[in-house]
Amino acid sequence: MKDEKKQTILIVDDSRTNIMALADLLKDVWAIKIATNGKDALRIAFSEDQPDLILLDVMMPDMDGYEVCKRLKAAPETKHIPIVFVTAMNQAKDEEYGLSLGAIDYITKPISPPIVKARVNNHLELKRYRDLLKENSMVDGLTGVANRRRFDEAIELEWRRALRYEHSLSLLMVDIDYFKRYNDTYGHLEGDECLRKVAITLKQTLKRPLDMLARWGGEEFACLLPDTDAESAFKVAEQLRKAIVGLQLPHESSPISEYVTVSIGVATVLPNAEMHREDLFKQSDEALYKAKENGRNQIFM
Ligand code: GH3
Ligand code: MG
Ligand code: MG
Ligand code: MG
Repeated sequence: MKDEKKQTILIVDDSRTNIMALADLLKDVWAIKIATNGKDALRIAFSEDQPDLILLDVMMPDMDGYEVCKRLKAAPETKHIPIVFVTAMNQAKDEEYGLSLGAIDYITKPISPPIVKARVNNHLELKRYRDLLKENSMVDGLTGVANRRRFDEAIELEWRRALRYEHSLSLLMVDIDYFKRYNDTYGHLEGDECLRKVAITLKQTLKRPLDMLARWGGEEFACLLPDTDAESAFKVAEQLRKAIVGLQLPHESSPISEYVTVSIGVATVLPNAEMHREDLFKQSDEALYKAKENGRNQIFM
């Protein structure tokens, strides 16, 4: 399998003894995180480094396990994390309630170690497949960069962030020049190869981890630059344009260069409540059109 990174289990229990028993049982195979109360459990679940499975005690002071589960299932960031209750509440109605909150499993104490381990293993295997499916559904098959679906998710998130923190947000639309002629000259397979090289080079040229490149469709790529003003966006666009020229991919039927080139439309907005994401796309599209009109292999903003 592609992603063989060790999966992480978050064990939540107010009893250290219970935590140690579970941790001892599972730590050889999986990475373990622990929380001794609901508040810490939520903090860990909402962090960047999310657990793959949560083993959740029910009876805890302050916030009980049911409440923790409700909050995790209510939030889009955490609702996909599988939760297994591990609890002394062994009445059928307790189990029914726990499962009704969205927990994937319900295990009663005292636990049988091999059964817990087997169930945990099953849940984590399903989780791994689900992650892989999600990952694959977000990647463009030809170039390996993000696809439009992932881009849509990213822009939704970054738009909200930009609104909240009053940051500017920039979008670059990158389009290969005279690509139809390229296909006509070298054939469709060579065209695919060219798309791959252009995509990889664009991606490698973006330096900040939050910058996102996606294949927008055909021979067009979109590049989202969070917290980036117009001047910086223009600089990035110029780096991208130069990187593609620098690849020196022969394009003998291009009327403007002996190599493959791109035109880039740049748009920058400071989002406010009246604005819509579509405005950013419209602006970058119009800029791209101008860059083409002005002779291609250039930036317009
Ligand atoms: P311009 O400089 O105005 O952008 O001209 P262009 O020829 O690049 O633009 P046009 O939109 O006329 O043609 C885009 C071409 O991109 C046509 C299409 O066959 C090609 N194309 C789109 N997707 C793929 C693909 O996945 N593989 C290959 N090989 N070609 C593709
Ligand atoms: Mg307890
Ligand atoms: Mg083109
Ligand atoms: Mg195009």
